[in-house]
Amino acid sequence: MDPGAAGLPGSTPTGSVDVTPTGQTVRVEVAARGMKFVPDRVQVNAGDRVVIELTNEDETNVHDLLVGGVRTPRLAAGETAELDLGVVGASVEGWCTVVGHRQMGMTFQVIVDGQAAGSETPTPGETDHSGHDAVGDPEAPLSGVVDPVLPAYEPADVHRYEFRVTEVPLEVAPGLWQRRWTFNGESVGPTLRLRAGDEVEITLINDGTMGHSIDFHAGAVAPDEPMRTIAPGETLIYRFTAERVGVWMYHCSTMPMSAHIAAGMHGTVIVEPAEGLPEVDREYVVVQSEVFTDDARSAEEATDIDPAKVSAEQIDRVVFNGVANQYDQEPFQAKVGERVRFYVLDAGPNRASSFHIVGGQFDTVFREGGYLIKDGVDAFGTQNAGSQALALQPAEGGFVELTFPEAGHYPVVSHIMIDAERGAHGIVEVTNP
Ligand SMILES: [Cu+2]
Repeated sequence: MDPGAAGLPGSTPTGSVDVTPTGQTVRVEVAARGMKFVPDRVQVNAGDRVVIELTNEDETNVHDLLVGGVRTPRLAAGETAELDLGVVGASVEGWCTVVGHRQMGMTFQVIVDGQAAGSETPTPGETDHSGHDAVGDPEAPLSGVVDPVLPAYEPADVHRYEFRVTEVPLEVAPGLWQRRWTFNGESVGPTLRLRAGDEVEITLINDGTMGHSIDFHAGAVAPDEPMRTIAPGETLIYRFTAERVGVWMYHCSTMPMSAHIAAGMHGTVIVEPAEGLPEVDREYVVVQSEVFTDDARSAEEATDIDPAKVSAEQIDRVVFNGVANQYDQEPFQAKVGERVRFYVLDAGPNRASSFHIVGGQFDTVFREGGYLIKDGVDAFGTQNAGSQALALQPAEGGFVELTFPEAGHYPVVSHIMIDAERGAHGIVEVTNP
C-alpha cells in the first residue's frame, strides 16, 4: 500500500494528542539527499510547534516528506517546501512516500521529550494484505493482449526510437490490475529488432512521477551518463552499437531496481547476424517476468508495486509479456509443418525460466551468444539432436525453433511448474494447412 495514498496507516496525527502549547516554534531545515533526509531527526519538547523546511538536493529524483498526516508536495531538484506539523505532543516517524524510498532509508524522526516513536517501517514479509491473495478473476476476458509477433527487420543508417516512461493502470492477469511503470504504455517494453553493427539512438522521456532510467545490455557503454536516473519531465539520449548477436535485455536501473523491473520496466533487443537469421514461417517473442500486486479488480483500484513484497519474494504471478495467461485467451498460431521460432528473454527480476512447449521438441536452440543445436545437429556433429527446454537465468535470452507434427493445442510454459501455475502459460493453436 502506498502510505501516502490515503488513511496514512501507522502514523500518529500530531494534532490529536492532548498537550499544553509551550508557545515555542522549532524550525528545522532538512535536505533530501541520496536516499536520506539530512538531518534525519529533530528533538523537541512536548507542546512545541514544529516547522520543517524541506529542500530536495537530489539531482536525479523527486522526493516528499509525510509526517503525522501532513505531507509536502513532491519536490523536483532544488525545490523547497515548508511542512507545518503544528503543536506536537508525541514522537512520530515520517518518510518519503515515493515508492520504495521509505524502505531504502528515507525516514525522519520527530522526537518529543527524548522518546523515539515506535518504528512504523514494515518488515519485509509482514506487509498487511488484508487476507487477499491477488487472485483476480481467471475467467474474465482480458481488456487487451500484447502482440507477441516479432515485426520484420527494417534497415536504417541510425535506428532511432522514442521510449516514453508512463505510470498507467494495466491488467496484469485476467481481472487483476496494477499501476504499471512502462516504456511506451504496455506491460512489457517494445521489442527492437536489429542486426550486428547497427547504430542505435534512444530518446528516453520521463513522463512519470518519480525518477527512472534505462540500461541496454545490447550495447557496451560506460553506464555513468546514459544509464543515469532522470527526474520527471526530463529527457536523455542513449547511443550504442549493437555489435553482438543475441536476445538482450533492457530495463530501468533506478533503485530499488527489483521493483522497477517487476513493475514493467523491461524489454528485449534482438540482434541478428549482419545477414539476418535463416527465414522461418513465424516468429514470436516471449518475455518472462514476475508480478507483485494487491487484489485491485479495476483500473480505478490499481496501485503501485509494493517493494516490500518484492524484496520478500512474495510473488503473485509469473507472466509472459507482462500479463498472466494472456496467450491462453489468444493463442499463438501455427500450421502443421511450419517452422516456428520463439525468442525468449527472462527479465526476472529474480526467477529463472525453463521454457518448454508441451508436445513439442526443439531442433534448434540458441542460448546466450551461440547455438547449442542447429537443425538437429550439435557442435560435435551428433545427429538427431533435440532439446526439451531452454534454460534461462534472469537477464539471459535465446531462441528455439520447432515444427509441429499435427494439429492440436500445445501449451507453452515455464517448466518451473509453480510459475506455470502462476500464469507463465499459454497455448500454441496448431491447425492443418
Ligand atoms: Cu523506473
